[in-house]
Amino acid sequence: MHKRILHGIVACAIMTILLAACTIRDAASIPTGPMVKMGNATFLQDTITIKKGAKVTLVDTVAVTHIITNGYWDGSTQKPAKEAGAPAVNLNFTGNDTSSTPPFNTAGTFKLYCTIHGGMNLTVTVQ
Ligand SMILES: [Cu+2]
Repeated sequence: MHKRILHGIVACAIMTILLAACTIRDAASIPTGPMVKMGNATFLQDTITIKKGAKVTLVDTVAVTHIITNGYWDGSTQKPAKEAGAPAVNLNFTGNDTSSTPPFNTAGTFKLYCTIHGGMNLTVTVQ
């Protein structure tokens, strides 16, 4: 009789551990680092400050394509340019998706832009 109760307790404990393990894995799949959301033709914030070694996760919140790379819009002119120390960024978004830059391993100010949407600039400051 006691043995049966003990088995029940052990089974419950195992189930709890398995559930906890699943919960932890789900939480780990959600990016927790620096994040910038994108709308129809803009970054929803145009600057972000991160720590050296961090990646920037870009979240496309709408069903719109964005192509993000190194450089900036100067008025209506694209100025592709990769600063010294900048990671090479080349991210294609097809809508409602998420992707991260490589890590920014050098302190400084780095510019990213969307080649599709004029004026869609993001400045990344790395400390
Ligand atoms: Cu865009």
